[in-house]
Amino acid sequence: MKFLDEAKIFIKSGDGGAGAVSFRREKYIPRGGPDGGDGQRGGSVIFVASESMNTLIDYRYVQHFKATRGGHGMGRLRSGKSSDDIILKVPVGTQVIDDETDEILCDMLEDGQTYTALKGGEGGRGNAHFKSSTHQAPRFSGDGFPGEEKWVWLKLKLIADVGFLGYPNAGKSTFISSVSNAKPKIADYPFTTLQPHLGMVRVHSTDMVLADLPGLIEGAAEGHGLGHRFLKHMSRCAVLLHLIDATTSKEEIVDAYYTLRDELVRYDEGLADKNEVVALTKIDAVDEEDLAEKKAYIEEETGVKVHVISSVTKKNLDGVLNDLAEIVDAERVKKAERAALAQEEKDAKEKELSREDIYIEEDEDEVPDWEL
Ligand SMILES: Nc1nc2c(ncn2[C@@H]2O[C@H](COP(=O)(O)OP(=O)(O)OP(=O)(O)O)[C@@H](O)[C@H]2O)c(=O)[nH]1
Ligand SMILES: [Mg+2]
Repeated sequence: MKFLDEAKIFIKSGDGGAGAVSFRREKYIPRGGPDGGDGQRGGSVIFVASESMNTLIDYRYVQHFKATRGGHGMGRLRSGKSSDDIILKVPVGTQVIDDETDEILCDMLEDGQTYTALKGGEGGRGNAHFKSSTHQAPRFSGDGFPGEEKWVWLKLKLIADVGFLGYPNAGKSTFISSVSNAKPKIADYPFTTLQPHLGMVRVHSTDMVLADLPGLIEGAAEGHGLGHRFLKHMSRCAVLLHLIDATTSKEEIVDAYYTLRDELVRYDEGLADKNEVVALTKIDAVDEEDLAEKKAYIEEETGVKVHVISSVTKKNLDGVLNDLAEIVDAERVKKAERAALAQEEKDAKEKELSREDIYIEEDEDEVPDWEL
């Protein structure tokens, strides 16, 4: 089952800066020729595919992206301040689609791939370019060329907010099929799941994409079993749901917890700080007293809060989903705040630039008299 994460955004490249009107002024050269420099090109709008992003959610909060105008030209043939391009990071797997024509402008398939969607307008030419034998002191310059603008759709196939972590047979697929629309194969043998399955679940007003991943075993980071190929998906999730079979002994439960955490960290140290929710599964098959002892034991040993659930009888599943949704929401807010801050900084910069006036450096007295 594939999910589409999408956003519609407005992009605009920067206008080119105007050329300058200026005349050379030097001590012993009273009749200086024109020396107005060219305006700079405006900022372009460039998409970059990034593996460190996993949703387009940021673009639901900020939808307008305008690159700044190029600096106006200045005297002594100097061109103005160059303007920054707008770099829009999108997750690998995003398509950029023209809203008007529905044309797929670019398929962002590889980490680091770039696509210049809109080029900044060229700068205008300074008056130095307009000098001719009949017009020695042109008092005009070229305007900058305008930037371009358009609405585009960004569409991304599949992205998970929650990644499942657990030994084979822990009950991951059974969990996803009882809380979401995903229907992966479930069977009483390890490595039933061979590739990720996604499921969508709504908790209150939060939509989350869950990824049922193949089971992991010790040595996964070095390539044992199947799961290592999917470890990379974990780093893109907001939270990991660690499922452990409650029908095993309490020592095995604690061992399972640490073994898989170690595998994660061995694969990528950054995963050590990843949010996690831990749950003992299949509690319908364990007697109450036994379960209470196991829960107390693992909580004491690991210091983490542990849910106890049954995907078959659907016991306590809401508690797990609520915790997951809370974390997913908090991570989305953090991301949105980072995006808003970056936009604010850009806006402030643009404001500063637009306050500059076209540079004109001339003095009536110094304009050569043969021109008057
Ligand atoms: N009694 C009981 N059995 C469960 C529960 N959840 C899963 N099972 C059983 O445990 C076995 C494994 O379940 P799966 O959901 O396929 O396990 P998995 O973690 O996806 O396994 P892999 O895909 O191999 O990694 C199946 O026989 C399930 O019926 C539960 O809550 N209660
Ligand atoms: Mg499975």
